[in-house]
Amino acid sequence: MAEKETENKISLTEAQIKDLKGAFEKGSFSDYSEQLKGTLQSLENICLDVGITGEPGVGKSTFINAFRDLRAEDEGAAPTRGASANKEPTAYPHPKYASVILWDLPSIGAPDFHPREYLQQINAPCYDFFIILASQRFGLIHAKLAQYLLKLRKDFYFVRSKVDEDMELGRQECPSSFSEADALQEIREGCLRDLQASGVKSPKIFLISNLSFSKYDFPLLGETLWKDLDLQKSHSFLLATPNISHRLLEKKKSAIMQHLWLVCVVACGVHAEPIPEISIACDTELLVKTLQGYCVNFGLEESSLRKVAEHAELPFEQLRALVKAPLAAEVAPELVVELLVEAAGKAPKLPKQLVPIAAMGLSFAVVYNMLKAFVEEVAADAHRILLKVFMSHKPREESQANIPGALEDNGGKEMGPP
Ligand SMILES: Nc1nc2c(ncn2[C@@H]2O[C@H](COP(=O)(O)OP(=O)(O)OP(=O)(O)O)[C@@H](O)[C@H]2O)c(=O)[nH]1
Ligand SMILES: [Mg+2]
Repeated sequence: MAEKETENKISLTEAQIKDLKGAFEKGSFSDYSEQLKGTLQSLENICLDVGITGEPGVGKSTFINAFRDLRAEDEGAAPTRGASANKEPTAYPHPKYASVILWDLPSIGAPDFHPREYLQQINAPCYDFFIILASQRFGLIHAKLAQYLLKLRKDFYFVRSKVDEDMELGRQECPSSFSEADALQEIREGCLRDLQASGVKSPKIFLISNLSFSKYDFPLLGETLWKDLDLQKSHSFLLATPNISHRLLEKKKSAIMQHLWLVCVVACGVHAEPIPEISIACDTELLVKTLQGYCVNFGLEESSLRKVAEHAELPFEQLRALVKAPLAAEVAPELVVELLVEAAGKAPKLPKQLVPIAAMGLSFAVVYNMLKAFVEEVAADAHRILLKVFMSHKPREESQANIPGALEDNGGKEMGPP
């Protein structure tokens, strides 16, 4: 019973309630809605420029591809293995979120390399933050680059790539006593020692494999960046982050939930049209686009799902069967009306301050609950797919031993395919 009540509750901040109430009472809801339409649009177009740097061959281009869920052979992928030595920064926009751009920067470390000139050449102030990659040891060259970035007040993160190779080597050398956790700890301490010895006080270090993004520290890197970026940039970043961990999926979901009220105000505002079945009015076209956007955010489009199936070597139909929500292309105005009717039947609860203005408030509440239920459904689908992919890669006993940890507390570490 208690659960049912919170299910339909609309969570708005005091400030949002005050603004909404004021706009309803003054009869200026249309103006307010128009104004927030601009906010909503700008939120969808926040630019984020990420500079990826490091010595030749450390995996800069592979990182850029993996982040965008592409393989080297895919269209739009950055050429790898020195196929094109970058003399200039090369932009790789995210295929789904074009305003999120990963920049493949020229390599560092040539004998005539000078960090200050390098940062001038790439126009460092234009980037939001930098990823400094190394595939073996960090040293003076990385530390110097970091010092100049500090002067420019730019954030940077040290990423140690190719950790999978270290693990493989460790296993081969000591098959009976090898411990992955110990080996990772050793690499982490080594990176820290090297960077501190070169003068970087508290480096943020992440160990990753570009070939297995969901393992090791990539999910943690994602969460750290999300926390460090300002509110709007972190929203863009989070949406563009690949769906490789349950914790990141949950963060994506809550970031989207925070903006539901904004969508509702716009959808119930200027272009609202009556839905006679349930006596509310809203902009169905906007809601179609919004729901399609949520599907894309959680990888529920046919092309994304096919790619996941291919990478995990699973039949597409098997993954499709796990998805209860419609895929992006299946969202149509008729479906939106159907979902609104369903949401209206669940007696949405308005915050008590908004009850007196229930006529407009009802549309708002129904739309809000419809969107909320949809986001919950697509997020649950994405969790199911992630779990399926993980299970498909693990030996049977190991996966069974790991299942509870996958969705609950696993010490900040996500499980993922080996
Ligand atoms: N095992 C493993 N191989 C990796 C990883 N990252 C990159 N590679 C491989 O390392 C090689 C070089 O990767 P690139 O992405 O081309 O490196 P880069 O830094 O862009 O190289 P340049 O552009 O030539 O400076 C490729 O064969 C990649 O497949 C990783 O995390 N693990
Ligand atoms: Mg490259």
